[in-house]
Amino acid sequence: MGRPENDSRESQEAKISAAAGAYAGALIAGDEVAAEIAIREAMDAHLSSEVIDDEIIAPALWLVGELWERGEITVADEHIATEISIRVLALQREVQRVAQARGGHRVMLAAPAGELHVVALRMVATLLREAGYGVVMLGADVPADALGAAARRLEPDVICLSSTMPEGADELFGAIAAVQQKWPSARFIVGGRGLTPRIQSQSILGVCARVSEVVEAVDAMVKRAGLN
Ligand code: B12
Repeated sequence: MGRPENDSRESQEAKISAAAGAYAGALIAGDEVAAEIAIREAMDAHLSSEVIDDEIIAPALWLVGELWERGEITVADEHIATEISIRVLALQREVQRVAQARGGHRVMLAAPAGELHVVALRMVATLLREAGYGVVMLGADVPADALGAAARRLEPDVICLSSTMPEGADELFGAIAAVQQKWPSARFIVGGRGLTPRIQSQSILGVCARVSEVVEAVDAMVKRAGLN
């Protein structure tokens, strides 16, 4: 069995090598879409800009230069590869800009009174943090008045609530009402198996079936509120 740090170094190297191969292949094929996908996947795999620049984009361009010197591709192919790489650099900058813009917004997470199931909420916290949002996790079983007071003090842009128990609908509505009273500009995203059709039909709520939907849902709410 390998040591954990060796395993993680190996997995990092495997990610770099896969992305480098995909990116070089895309440049040689003049395939802008495939090149962008390779870099997006590298960013999603949390490879840093330094690694992407030094170990993926630069080596691919060096390879293109060698192929040109050997007469295996034309100067036009070399220009296409360069243009694609310049566009990919702009994509990297845009992703950083979005993450920085998210950093100016705060999302508060809680399970309403009586609700102890918080694993999904923990996943939501990780996803939002990774996307760049400021996250405040209040955890399980948060009484409505405490949630309202925390919202007034911390002024979150969005509040994510999770409700698993079917009898939790009243507590969920109570939590929302308490926040609306204390911090009316907050928007709400709710998830969980306990959501009743009545909750799901509330137009003021964003409803997520899966945690993987949350970043997009928060982005949409923050944009709609004209906050960025
Ligand atoms: C772990 C667990 C517990 C733990 C919770 C610990 C903790 N810190 O979270 C403990 C032991 C405390 C517990 C207690 C109880 N539990 Co329990 N528990 C579970 C179990 C096994 C897993 C729940 C879980 O973490 N799932 C994984 C998460 C990721 O999935 P999820 O919650 O379904 O969320 C998905 C979506 O709903 C959505 N989502 C959910 N919330 C949110 C929020 C946002 C913002 C977003 C974007 C998305 C989102 O995203 C996820 C998918 O991507 C489930 C089994 C099951 N089938 O789920 C039972 C289960 C939920 N529990 C159940 C019961 C009955 C209880 C108890 C009454 C048992 C008891 N007699 O003690 C108590 C009640 C506690 C309470 N008042 O809340 C029942 C509920 C049945 C029902 N609907 O009526 C279940 C289904 C088990 C069963 N088959 O009977 N439980």
